[in-house]
Amino acid sequence: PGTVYLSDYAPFGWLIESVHLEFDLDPDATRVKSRIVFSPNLNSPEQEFFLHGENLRLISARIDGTAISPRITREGLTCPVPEGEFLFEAEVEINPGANTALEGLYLSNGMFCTQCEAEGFRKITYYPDRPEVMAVFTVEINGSASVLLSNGNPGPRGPGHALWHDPWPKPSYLFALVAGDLVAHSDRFTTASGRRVDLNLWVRPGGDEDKCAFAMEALKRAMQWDEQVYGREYDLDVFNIVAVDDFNMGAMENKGLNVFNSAAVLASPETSTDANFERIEAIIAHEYFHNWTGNRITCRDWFQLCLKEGLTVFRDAQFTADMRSAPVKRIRDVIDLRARQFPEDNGPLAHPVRPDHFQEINNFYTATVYEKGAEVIGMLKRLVGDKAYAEALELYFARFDGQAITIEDWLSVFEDVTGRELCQFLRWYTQAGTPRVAVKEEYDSGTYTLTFTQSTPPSAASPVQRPQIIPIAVGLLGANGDEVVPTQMLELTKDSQSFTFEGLSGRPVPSILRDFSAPVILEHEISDAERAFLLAHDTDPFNRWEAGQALARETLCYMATSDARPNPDYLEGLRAVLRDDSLDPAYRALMLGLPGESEIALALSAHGIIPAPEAIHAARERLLDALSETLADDLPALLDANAVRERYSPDAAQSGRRALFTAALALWSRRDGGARAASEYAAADNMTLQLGALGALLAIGRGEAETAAFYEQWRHERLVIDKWFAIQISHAAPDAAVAKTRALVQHPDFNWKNPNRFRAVLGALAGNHGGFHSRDGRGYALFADWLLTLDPVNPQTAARMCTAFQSWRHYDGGRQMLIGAQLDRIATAGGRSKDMGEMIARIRA
Ligand code: B3K
Ligand code: ZN
Repeated sequence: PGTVYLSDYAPFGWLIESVHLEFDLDPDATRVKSRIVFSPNLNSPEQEFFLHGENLRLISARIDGTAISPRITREGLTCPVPEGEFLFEAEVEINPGANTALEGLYLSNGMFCTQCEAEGFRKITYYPDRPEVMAVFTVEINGSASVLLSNGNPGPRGPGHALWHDPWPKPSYLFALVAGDLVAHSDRFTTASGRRVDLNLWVRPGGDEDKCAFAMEALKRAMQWDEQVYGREYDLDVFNIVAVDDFNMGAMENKGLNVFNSAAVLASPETSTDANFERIEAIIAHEYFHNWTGNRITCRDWFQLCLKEGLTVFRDAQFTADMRSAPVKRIRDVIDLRARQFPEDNGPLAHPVRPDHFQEINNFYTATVYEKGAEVIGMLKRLVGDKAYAEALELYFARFDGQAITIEDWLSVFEDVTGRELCQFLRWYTQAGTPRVAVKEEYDSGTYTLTFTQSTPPSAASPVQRPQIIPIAVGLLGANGDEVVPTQMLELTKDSQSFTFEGLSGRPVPSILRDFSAPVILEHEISDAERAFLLAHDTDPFNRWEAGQALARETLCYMATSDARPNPDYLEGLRAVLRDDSLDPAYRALMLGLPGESEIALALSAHGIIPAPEAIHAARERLLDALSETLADDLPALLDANAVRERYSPDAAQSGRRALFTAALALWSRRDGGARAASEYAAADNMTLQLGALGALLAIGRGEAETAAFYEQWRHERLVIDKWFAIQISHAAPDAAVAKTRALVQHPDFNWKNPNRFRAVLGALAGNHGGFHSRDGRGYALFADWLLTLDPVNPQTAARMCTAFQSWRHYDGGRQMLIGAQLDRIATAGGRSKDMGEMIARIRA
């Protein structure tokens, strides 16, 4: 029911010459007057036209000045229209105060704001709310707030009134309006060609003003980087950013008026962690980069979402790699891909990077579209080379500026620049599932052969899987760790293929899939000794880290299914890495990170073993204990060497040291019972250390007093209180996590209608693998209760959180029954949203 198919795409019959909107703002009765000039787009458009519109009260409508009585349904308005150009006018009334879904025009702390992507504009007025209909907007705002903002450049403004004109044609999903009593943190940027741009970050007064400086600096860095690396300049006189507390995601790239979740923009050393700073820098850059990849060049239809998201994620990752450390960024991205995208791609929610059908597009803002979408661009760049990539992007901007296009258009610039056919490459966009690449090695008197075999498990989304083109970066190491063959890019295009290296003086150790050159699962059975060798010697930082991860993953799998002891090769190899002071502390901190419990569960399941969550948790605890024992002599020195005594800065070098410091502190707490962590907590003058120390205490079952003190210290800082909620649940022991969650949802500060707060609590429960999967099913039931509570209020956030259940088929029959019962309960509950209905149906399928 209500499924939309890519294959049904048909263009809209009209073009829009101009749009004029006038808003009379009122919390529960806002009036929106529109004047839209349409002209025929096709030779013979139908004589009836349809405009989207939802939850609108139509006051009046006219065509060329004559009142009309259009047919109104829940989806929109239909009416006959004249041939040729005509003026459509309408006045509607909407109720922002009643809009809890946070889509369309809504109120947050008394401030008016909008979220239109993907299909929220239709909740503001009647309009062809589809991305390929691009138009020049003029917006008048009447309202009592001191600040009235919309897209584009500001026009004349007086008390209670403002006019905005956006000269760049744009789709309705990029429309934005903000009205509130806000204050600005302002700055200025001069573009390469000399345009002076006013930059403003708007926040509510009363504390947030002091948390703007970092985001503003990040914005200027991003503007400069996009000029230098992609030759892209900003194209308006002002760039406004607004911080909003109630927001369904991180941020939104509305033209000239980005709206941000406060958590994704406000930062101070006292209230934000290093990870928060890095994320803010990345999101600021991401939304800014959308100005070209998304706004100037946009999507023809929502199936092409990865056109703008995959490319923009790829660009923001390049930016972070340039600003900070490229290997660290790469490793973090792969950790994230494996934690979020791999489970999606290997479960019932699997879909291609370019999906071909959906019921609710908001359900497709996924790790696959975003993160795998970015990986696909990384592969394209590897296959064509950096120079051709740069040329293709130049051509892309030149050819498609001002247009709404498809993935085929995107690939066409690469084909034109390289002369290379990319129809096989297109499969990365059209086939779901993570390819497995199995490796076989052969060595015979100086000749070494690698044979790769690829296969992707079929799924409902992709019943027939054809071979992908997979770039596999390979280097060969000699017995003493020297690199005997430097990195080569092998192209696997067939089901199975061999590559030969001649003239070697001995059997090499291969380093395969360097820098994670393709988003695949590598199946390479090698000995622990060989992995330990790579952990000690690989010259590729990603693969060196990967060798340690593989050892950790394998030892955890053994430990979870037997009473095996941790692998000594791993423990000793890790100790050697940690002692190597020539290695970046951030990198060493990543080395200390163990695979998460859900990753172990999926790894076991891939080996045909049914995961037991309590055993996985216990195994991971035992491994952490063993690590702290092995490293007992090293940890105090590591703590001393990495204690930061300089003034706090969130830069890569300092955050790397803090990351290693807090990782060492957590291990050391297992030796000293938390004494050091308690004193570090007491002395902490920044949130990274404070939270790191608190986490170390909670992880060993201590920290009660600190938790109480933390709340008292920060009760007036909502973003810190989100952390307070989350850490208590995420660090709770499996048998305590559900009870902890039950207690915290009773807390007076648990304002579940705020998405950040809801995610802090319920997201932390879903992330506590042992607790969520507690054998009695109480975790599932509590989680489902809250999905059902949130759904009628905010379907988008509720539906997104259903992903907690996506891997349910991997678990034992008892747990599947318990989860299945909750899924049934949600599926049959009355009044479910379309968003949630689609998610639950897909997960159950
Ligand atoms: N484009 C927005 C996401 C919109 C989500 C709509 N459900 C943020 C981003 O990707 O930059
Ligand atoms: Zn984006």
